[in-house]
Amino acid sequence: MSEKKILLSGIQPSGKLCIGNYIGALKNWVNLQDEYESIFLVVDMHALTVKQVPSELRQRCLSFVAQYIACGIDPDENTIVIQSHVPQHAELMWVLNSITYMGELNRMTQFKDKSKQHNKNINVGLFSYPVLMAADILLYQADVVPVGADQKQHLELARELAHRFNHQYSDTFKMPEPFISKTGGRIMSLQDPEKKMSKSDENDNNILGLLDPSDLLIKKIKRAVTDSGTDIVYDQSRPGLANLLGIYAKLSDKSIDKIVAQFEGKMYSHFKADLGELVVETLRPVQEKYSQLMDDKGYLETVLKAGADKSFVHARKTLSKVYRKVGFLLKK
Ligand code: AQP
Repeated sequence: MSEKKILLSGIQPSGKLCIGNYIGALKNWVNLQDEYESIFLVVDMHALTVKQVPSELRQRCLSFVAQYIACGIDPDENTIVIQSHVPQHAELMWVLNSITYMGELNRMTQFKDKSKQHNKNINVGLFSYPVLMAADILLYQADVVPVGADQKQHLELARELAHRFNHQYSDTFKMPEPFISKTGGRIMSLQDPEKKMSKSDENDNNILGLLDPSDLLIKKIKRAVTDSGTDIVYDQSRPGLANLLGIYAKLSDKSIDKIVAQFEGKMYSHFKADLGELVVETLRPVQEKYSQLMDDKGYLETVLKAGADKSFVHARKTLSKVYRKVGFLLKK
């Protein structure tokens, strides 16, 4: 492994990747990839915590890998890996399960939210999700973990488990640091700007999909909920407009003030049309590259094989150490 620090992040292959994931995760990954030795996971085991159609999950995993690359992740310089291809994730999770307290998991906001959302399927996996996430991070001795503010609580648990294990046995895990980007704010739903834009949202009009056709993207932005005002200003009490201004700022790398000045005296319809164009132009090269990649499944499989082989070496090293420390008799 190089001298660079290790960065680890992942997305679960549920729903369809949207502009929220792009701004909050993928765009940052692309910006950080040269600075770190990066591992980007497609966390399919996490996705099982909500009901999936097996054939769709399989297809989505490959599609997410293609979208990572199409967004600018360089698979030659970084590791792209499917979580279930590296069995040590689940194995380390089992060890971490036995040093995690029920009370710690009970406090997790995501568990509370998802239990409400999937109240007919509150499974053990949903409850122990943060332990698997801790295993993902600690397995690779990650230095930095870019997360959205929503995932901060889970990262704190990973740090606590690393500390507990190191204290109970001896120094084993590196302490991971969260990396919360200053520019990667929360993108909100188009029709309900009080709630987060989520790739598994049942209402497709709430999200701008990375693979949505141009005319659909434009239509969704045109119909996005705003308010009865007329002037284009940034005001938190006008969440619909504030969200659209936020998307504009993140995609154009311009400040909100600059954008507000640019649209002074213009109407909402004008701003929405320009934003539509910006989104379409941002996603056009991504979509083109994606189509090429999906036509070459052999290439994607090569990327995944290389990712799994490389990850396996690091994962096995950490897990062997863990097994030795906890007192397992090692196989000769
Ligand atoms: N609306 C958002 N704004 C900014 N960042 C976002 N992320 C997700 N939504 C937004 C970031 O994208 C990554 C997604 O990781 P995940 O799929 O493992 O977690 P998630 O937070 O559950 O994502 P979704 O989109 O809400 O998925 P579903 O609907 O399938 O549960 C994370 O880095 C997250 O911060």
